[in-house]
Amino acid sequence: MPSPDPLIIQTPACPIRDRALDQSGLVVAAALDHTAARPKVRAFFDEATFTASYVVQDPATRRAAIIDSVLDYDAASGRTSHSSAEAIVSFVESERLSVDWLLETHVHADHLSAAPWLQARVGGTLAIGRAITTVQETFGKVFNVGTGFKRDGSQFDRLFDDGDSFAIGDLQAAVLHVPGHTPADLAYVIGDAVFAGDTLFMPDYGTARADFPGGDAAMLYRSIRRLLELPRQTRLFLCHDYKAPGRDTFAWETTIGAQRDSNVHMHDGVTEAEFVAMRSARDRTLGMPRLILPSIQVNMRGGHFPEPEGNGVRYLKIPIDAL
Ligand SMILES: N[C@@H](CCC(=O)N[C@@H](CS)C(=O)NCC(=O)O)C(=O)O
Ligand SMILES: [Fe+2]
Repeated sequence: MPSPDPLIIQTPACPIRDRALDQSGLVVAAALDHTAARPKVRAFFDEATFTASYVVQDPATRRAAIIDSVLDYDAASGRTSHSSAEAIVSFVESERLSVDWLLETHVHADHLSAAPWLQARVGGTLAIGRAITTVQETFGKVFNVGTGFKRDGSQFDRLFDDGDSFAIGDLQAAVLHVPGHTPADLAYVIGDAVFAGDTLFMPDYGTARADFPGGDAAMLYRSIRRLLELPRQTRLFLCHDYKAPGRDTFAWETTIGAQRDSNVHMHDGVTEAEFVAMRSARDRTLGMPRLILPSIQVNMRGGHFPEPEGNGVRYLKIPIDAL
């Protein structure tokens, strides 16, 4: 007789257990078990890049994960600073947290990651999606970085696949591969919360763009549909907010139910063809993010700058007419 699936046994009351999600849905169901611990979430919003970073903690064990941190970068001078990351360290210290994970939802194109700097200060395993290797291939060519740059994701400590699971103290976490904005986007399901990276934005703003190299609007639609299969009450934490027209405060938390009811791009009933037509038309109107060139060169290296040249200075490249 086949042995029963341990994930199902662990989640007898899970609201999505019987839904036809797919294999990774079982792992997600385990993470979403509403009888389990509920993570405490603290957001840090960087108005310079419109990015929300998060510290997610298990209140019982004080183990924590830091998601999508920001390294402050002044493009005019090429100077870096750490006030955004310092705020996270202060919080971690004041809450007496042990950081187990530094999670990236994707290779960000609009801000530099502070993960290595944070790792040196508070520790943690640096993780991203396995498809980082695709992003490294693509941008390794764009930036003509040569063979010294490894395209195997080895700059990170852990490469996640769809359906992987991990723990933050007593919290169960599951990984969903949600490509479309970029090939390597992940969403992290942690307790009753999902950190959706660049997929959905606030219901009144819509969704992420899909026009970067390797982006695909149809793929983004399918990834978002998967997220929308999560229970309606699931807390949804977003990676960015740009304030929708008519709203004058930033917002980064909503629910799956609110998205299904009213997301301007992806409410229930929007077809893939309608979404792709809308997304493609909108993407044609968008300029490149202000920090795309420095961000990708640093983030594809796990948050590290290129090696210093003979004079001890690190340099970034600007490819002309290549992007
Ligand atoms: N103005 C921002 C735009 C950044 C941007 O393009 N953000 C991406 C996520 S990395 C996006 O999906 N934007 C959707 C939109 O602007 O509609 C900047 O320059 O940084
Ligand atoms: Fe992004």
